[in-house]
Amino acid sequence: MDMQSLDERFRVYYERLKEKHLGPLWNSIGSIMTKEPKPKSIPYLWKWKDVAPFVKEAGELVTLDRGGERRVVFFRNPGVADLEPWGWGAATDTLYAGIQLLLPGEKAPSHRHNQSAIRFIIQGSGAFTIVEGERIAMEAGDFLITPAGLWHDHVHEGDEPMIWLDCLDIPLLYKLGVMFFENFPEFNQPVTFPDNYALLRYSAPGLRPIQDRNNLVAPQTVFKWSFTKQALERLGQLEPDPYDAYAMEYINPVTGEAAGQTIGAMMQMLPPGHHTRAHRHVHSAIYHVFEGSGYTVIEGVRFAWEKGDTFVIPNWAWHEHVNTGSRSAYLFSTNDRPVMERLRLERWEEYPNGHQVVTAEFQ
Ligand code: GTQ
Repeated sequence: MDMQSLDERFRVYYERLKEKHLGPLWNSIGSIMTKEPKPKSIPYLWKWKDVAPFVKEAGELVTLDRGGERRVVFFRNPGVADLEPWGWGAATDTLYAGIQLLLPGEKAPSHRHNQSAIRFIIQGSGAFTIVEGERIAMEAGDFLITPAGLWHDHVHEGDEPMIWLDCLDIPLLYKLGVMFFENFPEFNQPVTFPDNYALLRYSAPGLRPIQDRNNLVAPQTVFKWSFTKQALERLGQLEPDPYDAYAMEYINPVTGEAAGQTIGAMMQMLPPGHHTRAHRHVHSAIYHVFEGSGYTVIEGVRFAWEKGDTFVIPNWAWHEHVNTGSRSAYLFSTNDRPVMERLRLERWEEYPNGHQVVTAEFQ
């Protein structure tokens, strides 16, 4: 057979194959099985000064009846945002994140779903989240969990707007095709435990009430900022981790696993002038700047940040952090490491010479 007729035969073969919804691996293997992770999400940063006005305006536009459900402006990673016609709510390939606003006197209705959620409180006080009968006060710097499958709603009894960061594993469950969601039969669920039940049981490190030995899902529902900050200040007297300086993970005190089930989270402190060594890992991360200013170099691009900014480190992207301020910087971050670890996909690498060459500035 000459080359021309062979080409022609291939062309017709591919057409017939496609018609029958079949595909040729020999042509596709390079794009299906890449040499290294090629996430769809890209390194990106949202300035608080750009996000905050939209959150505020949503406060004027959106009410929280069953139609509103939750008032959240979510982050749409430009690499992922247009892959689905309705607009992906994906910050990284697996994680959704958004800024939620609850105004004084408001209530958000009770529902449950098989997505896991974590919350990091940005500003305000006087609001509570109710998780499976436990009413939990929320204050700036606190970390809270809403484990998959538990009823949850929010109520605000204070007098200033309450703003927090939500992170859920929505894109992951969407891709797995396993989403469940259900409304509670009434607007709010009944409160069945004393307020801040978790804090009455978990007020000292390393101590667990004996009744919680088999309480695997949500023994500790809130991690107060005052405890986290003190723990980091003490850790700060020791040698820093080369890649993350001083960082504390929020864990389930019964199992030692990530408090947020499929979602990992940590609070990280960078002393003034501190510059971490660069590394990369399979898991992706979403960072939120709680205090301080500095920059993070991601894949050679410099992302300058200050309080309130949110940025994304996609899977397998080189990154290093620098605090350029005169005080400690506190970076909250959330990640899909628990998923990667449970699937035995996690691995990491150190950048050969410690620091990347900065080739561009993120605009
Ligand atoms: O507060 O329950 O950002 O169900 C997305 C889905 C928050 C919540 C989100 C939710 C919630």
